[in-house]
Amino acid sequence: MVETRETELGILAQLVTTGMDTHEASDSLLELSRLTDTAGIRICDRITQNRHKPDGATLFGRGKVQDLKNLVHAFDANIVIFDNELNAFQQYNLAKELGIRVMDRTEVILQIFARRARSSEAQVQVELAQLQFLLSRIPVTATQQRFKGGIGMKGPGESHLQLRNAPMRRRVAELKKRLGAIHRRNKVASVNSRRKWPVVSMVGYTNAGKSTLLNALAPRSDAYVDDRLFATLDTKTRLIWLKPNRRVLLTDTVGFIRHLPHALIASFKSTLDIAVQADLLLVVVDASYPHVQDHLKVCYETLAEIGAQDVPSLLVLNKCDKGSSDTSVLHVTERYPSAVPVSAHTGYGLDLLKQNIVEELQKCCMLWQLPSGTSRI
Ligand SMILES: Nc1nc2c(ncn2[C@@H]2O[C@H](COP(=O)(O)OP(=O)(O)OP(=O)(O)O)[C@@H](O)[C@H]2O)c(=O)[nH]1
Ligand SMILES: [Mg+2]
Repeated sequence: MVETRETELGILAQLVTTGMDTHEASDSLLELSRLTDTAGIRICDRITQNRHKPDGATLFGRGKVQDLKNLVHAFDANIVIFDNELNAFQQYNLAKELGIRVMDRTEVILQIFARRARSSEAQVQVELAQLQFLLSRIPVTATQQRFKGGIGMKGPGESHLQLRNAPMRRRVAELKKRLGAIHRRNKVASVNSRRKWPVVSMVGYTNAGKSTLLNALAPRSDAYVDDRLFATLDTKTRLIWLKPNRRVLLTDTVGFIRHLPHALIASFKSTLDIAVQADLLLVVVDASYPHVQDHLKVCYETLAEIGAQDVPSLLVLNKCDKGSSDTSVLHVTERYPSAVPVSAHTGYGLDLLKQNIVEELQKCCMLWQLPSGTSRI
């Protein structure tokens, strides 16, 4: 996958089809501009089309593709980024028509992950996701080659395609093997620590403040915090005291986002497994975000996708320090009365959060249900 340069100048494009929630569409476009910013692409303009359904060949209709072309020339842009998922055919046609590179949200997210991956595990996971994504988008030229051999038949085009992809497939197999070895090592480590303490995993939308919360709850923690999307790609675990005789392992992991590429979910499985295997999940959301319910929906959908839907969970409303009492924060705390309002910045609500974690674990964690005297701390 080609890395974009720091100087990339882009135009955002979005198709809003009938039935799509308009506020969700505009939030999604706003989020895409944050994603492109994180990926190092400067945005000079944006273009949206409302249409009954996508055009099979170019997603946008013909007239809108011409408008987009005019914008590209006016700004001398060198990349167009679509918020909608493009198939290989549409991507190829648009790039040919516009004469510049065309990518979609999935590729931007993959690019950010590639830039941010630090640990060897994250690097392997990202490379695997990128290759699987590339294989899923066989270039149109290659697809046409295949058709020369006849649809559904083995022929010269088919073997050419297989030859083209063979090195990528070999690399995928190699990366899967390496990832398997890393997972086995991690499993041993996690089983060893789990014998002693319950595991509480923080999950939630990217930028909700999970890493800040880990630092606030574990004073010597130095988790990386940044006001950008996908600051964290690795799992960080700290042993924290909840009460004088109660300790838990608190973990922070990669955040979620709407339309998180499936290839990433699959290759980050072991990182996300920390949620599946947890005794308790802290679902952290940014309470100052006006449409918290959208972020929560994405969180619960992603948890279901990774198989963590049945893990007991506690909703944590972070960033309660933001805004005055008449803003959305107040409405959010009213809408979710059983959630714990906190501020990882000011420390507000952290004692209540610890108390709630203890109460939840006493209900659901076997380790803490042992007869007194045998219970470990
Ligand atoms: N006002 C306010 N800002 C906060 C609070 N908690 C975190 N932030 C800010 O929110 C931004 C994101 O914080 P992170 O802790 O990196 O968020 P995260 O959930 O770990 O994000 P990812 O790693 O990308 O998933 C940073 O600029 C933090 O300083 C809070 O309680 N109040
Ligand atoms: Mg983080």
